Amino acid sequence: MITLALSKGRIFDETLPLLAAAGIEVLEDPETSRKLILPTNQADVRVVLVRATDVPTYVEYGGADLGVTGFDTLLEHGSSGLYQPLDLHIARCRMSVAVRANFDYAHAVRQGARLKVATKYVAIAREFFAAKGVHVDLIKLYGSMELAPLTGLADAIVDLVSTGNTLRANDLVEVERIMDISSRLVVNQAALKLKREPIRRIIDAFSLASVTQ
Ligand code: PRT
Ligand code: MG
Repeated sequence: MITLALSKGRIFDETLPLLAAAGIEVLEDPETSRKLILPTNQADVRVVLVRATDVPTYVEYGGADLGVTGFDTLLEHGSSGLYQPLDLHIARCRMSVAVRANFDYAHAVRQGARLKVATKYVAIAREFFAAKGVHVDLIKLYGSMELAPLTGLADAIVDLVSTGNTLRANDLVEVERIMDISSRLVVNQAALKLKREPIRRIIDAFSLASVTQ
């Protein structure tokens, strides 16, 4: 049995065409089914649905053989125990710093001010600001980062941006682009040895299909 960990939403949706290229069709729709283990048209392949942030954990400890996870999630989790054969070029976005439109970020940085930064991505933010030599107090949040500068909780946020609509709707502006983000295929290292052939077939099919994304 090959077990693939996916999260509901954009990662599931954007992985479907890659699965199709590997001849794998998921037999239930996660938006309507309450099942957490979804069968596929291949008796020896199944999909498990987990929270996006749990995908690296499932794969690292063998709860799944492979998974698809955002590079943001992978960086925060730490990726040393995982084999990462492919950038799938799906669920693309960027990691950015944003502030209230009336906050002079450049000035604050020039002054050497200590910035309060709210984010779900504490490790990425810490490294980014340390490399710039900017002093920050990091505030860990689990969601709705955009609210933090509007309520005075923080001066800035580090968050993912794709269309920019969420920032615009909340009068925030992007002031730094930290990195481009896409989703990666991650593979359990023991599974890669023990189930080499079927896993290799999936990697090869994903590889061919993802270059055209
Ligand atoms: O949402 P939930 O709390 O259940 O989990 P999650 O946010 O971890 O999962 P999900 O499915 O929302 O995101 C999974 C992965 O998709 C992330 O790890 C990213 O790699 C990738 N991705 C791509 C995004 C976005 N684009 C994105 N736009 N993840 C989140 N967003 C959010 C962003 O945080 C912000 O709130 O969308 C908002 C901004 O979008 P725009 O279009 O308004 O700019
Ligand atoms: Mg989300």
